[in-house]
Amino acid sequence: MSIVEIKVPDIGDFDQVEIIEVLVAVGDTIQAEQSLITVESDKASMEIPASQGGVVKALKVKVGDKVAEGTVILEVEAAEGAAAAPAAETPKAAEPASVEASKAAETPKTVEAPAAPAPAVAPVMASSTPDRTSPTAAFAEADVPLRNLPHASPSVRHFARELGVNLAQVTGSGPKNRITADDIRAYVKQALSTGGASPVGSTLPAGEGFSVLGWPKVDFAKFGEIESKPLSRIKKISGANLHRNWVMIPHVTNNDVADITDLEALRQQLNAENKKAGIKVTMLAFLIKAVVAALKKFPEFNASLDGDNLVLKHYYHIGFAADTPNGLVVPVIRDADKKGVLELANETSELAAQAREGKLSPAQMQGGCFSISSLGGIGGTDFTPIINAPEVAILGVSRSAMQPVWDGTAFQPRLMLPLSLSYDHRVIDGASAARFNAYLAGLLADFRRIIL
Ligand code: CAO
Repeated sequence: MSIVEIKVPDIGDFDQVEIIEVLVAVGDTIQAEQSLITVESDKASMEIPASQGGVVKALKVKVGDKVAEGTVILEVEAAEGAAAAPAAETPKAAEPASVEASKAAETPKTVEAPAAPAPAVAPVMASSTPDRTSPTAAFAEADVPLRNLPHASPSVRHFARELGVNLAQVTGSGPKNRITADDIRAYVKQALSTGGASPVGSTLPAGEGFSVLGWPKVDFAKFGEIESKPLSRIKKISGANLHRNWVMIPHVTNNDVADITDLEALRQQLNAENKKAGIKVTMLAFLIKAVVAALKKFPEFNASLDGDNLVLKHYYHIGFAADTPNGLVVPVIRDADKKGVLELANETSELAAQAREGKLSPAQMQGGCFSISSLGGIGGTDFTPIINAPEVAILGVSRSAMQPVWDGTAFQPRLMLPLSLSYDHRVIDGASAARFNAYLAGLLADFRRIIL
């Protein structure tokens, strides 16, 4: 019997990658090539396998640790003469889908084990785009559009495949919305408890999926000069979320218009008064304040679906969509009900600046109850905002414009703000949505009503 250290092998240019899963425990008997840990870089996750089998005597790493080539993962007690893993074939990356996949394909695979220098076993790579040599092959074969590939480690993908779970239908609860093994278990439990019917959130009848044509494959270069650019990381993640939300939530949008002539006068007055203090109030701060009042009056809008239950929230965290050079993000203002308009204006402008600089932490984008997407600074007359699941409604705001409004005797020039309220029709009826939007428009038309 000899104690052998198993170390992280050469994993290409990855340096100091984070461990997101430890797949074995002290006392386990492991086989050569069995996966030991999963590590994750910005764009890919990878399982590190054992160079040889034996009984795990000591674990030297834990979830959250950063590792690089040579880091000791664990010690195994190997039986005398135990065979190390056979040399792994270099993955045949016929078409590496990402920089990481290409690097993995080029990397010689060696796992260091001083007592018995082991031949290589190959780390298993799962990039956030399909890796055609890895366990994500099923997804590649399934022709899942790249931007919609769910974020999950190889072992979780493997687990999902074993259970026949389509990862695209599972909501990830891990960091960066990563799907965990527990999410798969919860999904399966939910499916079983509904007698095999579609899981919560799915609008599909039991046993049926969408039957749609595959994505058209076109050689664009045949028609003229082209240039191909990878989508940003934010676009890939938000794209997958938007797609799920659009497909799984029955959206309806209620359009209304608010007379903000007096509110705009107040806003300009406030800005003139606070110019020296450097505070700038935009319509967004008033909208957040008014939305909170409307959520208090219509609590089913401040809620989320959980199976057959509606979870009503007694806190008011409001998200707002921020356009950044890398794509859309939704920072969240916590406890907006406890803040005044000036404080809200300060906080939205600070969060928007952080968003544009890519400095928002995940915590600053979590816990939202309701979102506002304001395109008012840009233009447009109305649009259909996509609900930010698991929220049940979102307010889209377009550009205000002077319009002739009939007051009973004459047309008056009034500043009108378009409001587009998308709601989840499973939770909210059309009449409630119309009431919510009309109430909101009334508050914006006469902001004094907010104190009533
Ligand atoms: N009507 C007319 N003018 C408006 C307006 C409206 N509804 N809303 C804002 N404006 C004006 C502002 O008053 C400001 O004008 P001044 O500079 O002359 O005072 C100007 O437009 C720019 O405002 P802003 O956009 O910088 O500030 P904001 O607080 O209104 O919005 C933020 C902040 C972060 C929401 C915004 O910058 C943004 O990113 N919007 C895009 C959101 C988005 O992408 N939504 C789509 C999601 S779905 O793909």
